[in-house]
Amino acid sequence: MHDRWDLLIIDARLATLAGDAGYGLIENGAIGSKDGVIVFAGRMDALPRVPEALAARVEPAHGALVTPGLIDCHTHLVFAGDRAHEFELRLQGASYEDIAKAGGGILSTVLETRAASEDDLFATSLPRARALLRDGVTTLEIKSGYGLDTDTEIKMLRVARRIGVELGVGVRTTFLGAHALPLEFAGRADDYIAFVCNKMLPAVAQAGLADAVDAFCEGIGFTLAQTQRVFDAARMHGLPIKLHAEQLSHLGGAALAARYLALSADHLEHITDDDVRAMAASGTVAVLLPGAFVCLRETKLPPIESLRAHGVAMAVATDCNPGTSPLLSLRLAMALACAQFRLTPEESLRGTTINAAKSLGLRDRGRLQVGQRADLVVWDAQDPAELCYWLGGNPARRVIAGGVFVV
Ligand code: DI6
Ligand code: FE
Repeated sequence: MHDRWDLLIIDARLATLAGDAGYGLIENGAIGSKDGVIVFAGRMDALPRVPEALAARVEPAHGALVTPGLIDCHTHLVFAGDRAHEFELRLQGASYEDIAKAGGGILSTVLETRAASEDDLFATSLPRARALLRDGVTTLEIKSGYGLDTDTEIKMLRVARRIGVELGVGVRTTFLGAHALPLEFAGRADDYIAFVCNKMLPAVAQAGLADAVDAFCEGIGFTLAQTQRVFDAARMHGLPIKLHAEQLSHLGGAALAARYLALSADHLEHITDDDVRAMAASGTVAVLLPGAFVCLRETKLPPIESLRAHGVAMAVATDCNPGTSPLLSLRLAMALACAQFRLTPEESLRGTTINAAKSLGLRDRGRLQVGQRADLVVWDAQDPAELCYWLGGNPARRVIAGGVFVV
């Protein structure tokens, strides 16, 4: 007896993203999965038998677009409280830096996150992940960085992992101990970095709670030399590197990240052509975060044409965080990447699938191809450009993660 597939979606328009360019469209397509893995992705007329003989469950898509599940490769969505009042202050003229220096900003979220129990933190963070999921996200990265002490950083990372289990989606965790200088280390940034490298990172690595290490290399964050110390520690623990680089100023973080063969450098509004060349050579993904750009009312655009010309893989993410990007839709980030950064809709979709996977070091997702994880979205759309065209709305008809319907 034929070993039946679990699921077969038929009569679909597949955007496979299988090649190096283009959507990889397959008209009159079908996609089958078994045990959470894609076992067929091709034209219906290439199916070996009639659908009902092939799979336990057959779902007609009625011509709808099917894409890989979206991947949000940069979020800070585990946190307590919110910073709506800072948003109002910024609208009255205060800058993000002013607010941070006055003890607001990241540090105010740190106080609330430290005070929250693990269950409360889980309960307040889960709906944010669920909102992303409803809009088509099947894998998300979640950073720590609102604890800045060992217990709270570990609490955040545990909550992040728990969100993945609860929702049945992929979660990749990133340790961002070097996010801000906690009050107890005021005036002693180098001591804090020593604590990050010698105490927190080993504890997090030992607990197996981090898939990567990140830092905030910025005037209001940490210097290039401090960032390098964090990278060296990450390397010692065999953990890959990501970096918040050149968001508000140019400190050389992107070039340093490239030197350490970082998975990604993120934000990048202030990178130079030399940085772009270094990232191209190292294969470091440029993660673009238009939500923060819009919320901070930035005007300096990341150099998209240069990134494109040098063949740097571009990803797009929400940067979901309470300060600079309270954004709960990756599709809206894709739309903003088009409207603000002039990405094409195709670049935006590659940026939340195949290139986002690359920025997380994942090779098993991001395309509709045999052997990939069965992460897919059936959209109420036919044209892939619609994913970046509609602002808002709820076009994700079905969301499937690891072969299981989660929406
Ligand atoms: N860059 C960001 O966009 C977030 N962190 C960072 O290093 C902002 C975090 C916050 O303001 O809470
Ligand atoms: Fe960020």
